[in-house]
Amino acid sequence: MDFKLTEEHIMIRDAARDFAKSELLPGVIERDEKQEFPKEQVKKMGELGFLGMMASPEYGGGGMDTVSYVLAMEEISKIDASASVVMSVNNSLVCWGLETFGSAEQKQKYLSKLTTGEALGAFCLSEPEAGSDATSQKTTAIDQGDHYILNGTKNWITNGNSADFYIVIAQTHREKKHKGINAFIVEKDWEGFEVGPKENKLGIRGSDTHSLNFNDVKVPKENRIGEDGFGFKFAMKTLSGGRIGIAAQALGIASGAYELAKNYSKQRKAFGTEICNHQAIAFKLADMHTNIEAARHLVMKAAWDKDNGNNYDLSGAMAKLFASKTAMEVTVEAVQVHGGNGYVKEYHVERLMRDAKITQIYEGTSEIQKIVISRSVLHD
Ligand code: COS
Repeated sequence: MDFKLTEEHIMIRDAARDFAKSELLPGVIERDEKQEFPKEQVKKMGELGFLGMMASPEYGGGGMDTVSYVLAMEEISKIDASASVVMSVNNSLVCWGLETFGSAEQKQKYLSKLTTGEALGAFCLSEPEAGSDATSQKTTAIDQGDHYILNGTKNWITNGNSADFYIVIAQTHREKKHKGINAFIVEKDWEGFEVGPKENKLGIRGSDTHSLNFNDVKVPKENRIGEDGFGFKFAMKTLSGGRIGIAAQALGIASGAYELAKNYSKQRKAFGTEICNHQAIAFKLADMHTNIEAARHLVMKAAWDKDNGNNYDLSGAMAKLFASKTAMEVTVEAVQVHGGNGYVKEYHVERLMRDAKITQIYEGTSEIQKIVISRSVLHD
């Protein structure tokens, strides 16, 4: 067993760290306050190859492994989780889904633009009445011969207004239940497609989350992904990898907050000494560090499973469950270590605490991860 990163992994991690510090840190507080999408920064992420890291170079991607991807996700998330969710959705839901299950024409037409940041992608599964219960799709895609007619509403869509291409899950044959669901590529400027209101969120406020309406949108048949009825499996398989990305995001939020708390505790004095010299603070740091290391091992194991062709449904779900819980606990403690300053925006930890919560909710709540984990261990 080798826990060492390769030189290439270290290079990628350091490049992401430098980018986050130089490009994302300036303005991160203001973007959070104003709910401003990091447009320029995302453009640069595309130019530097952070938006299509695992995609094949044939389609403009970086051809990197999942370990590289989670290392970069952690570094970006330490500073700006709003930017890292854009990166995560584009890499692991949209690019990976298209490359793995899309047709040659779909990859040529869409993937090549998505990997470079020329275009941005969104993944549209959730609906007003179908988040966790993903088989209950109300959005319909009616087969009309050479095209489908799409009708319905999607909710809480990351990159909702910033995306150019949307992967949309919809029900084609209701009587076949989940076996009648399909996935489609929809372009933003198609008639009948409308971006709904932007959500005013607790955290990741720089990312733009919208509802979307589809009113008789005509989708050519060649834009269906995979065989008729493959849509639910497509969503599940894609989300399994997406969960590794969100686990890495949670890990980054936790380690970002921990580093801030550790540094602060070495400077702030109380009762005649730096507060890190008080056991009350030192023990908090010990717990934070231990849990972060445990989360890192789970995230790396899930990434390694994916890179080595193993099933990663279980390891990805465990990584997301544990890393998101760690992110919540560590960020709350980081605010506590900062005392009154922790409650103030300038110190960053309150934002990280707000950002952490979503990692227990999106791409499958913690309760959904427990369903996946318990089913897997019980049917082993
Ligand atoms: N990979 C491939 N196929 C999968 C799969 C996976 N990871 N998970 C489930 N499936 C398949 C099953 O094999 C089954 O297919 P068959 O009928 O051909 O055997 C089908 O999907 C339905 O599975 P199941 O009966 O387990 O469905 P459930 O309704 O019980 O739901 C959960 C399963 C809860 C795991 C699923 O609905 C889920 O992940 N929900 C959360 C969705 C989510 O993440 N929402 C957030 C939106 S994205 S921000």
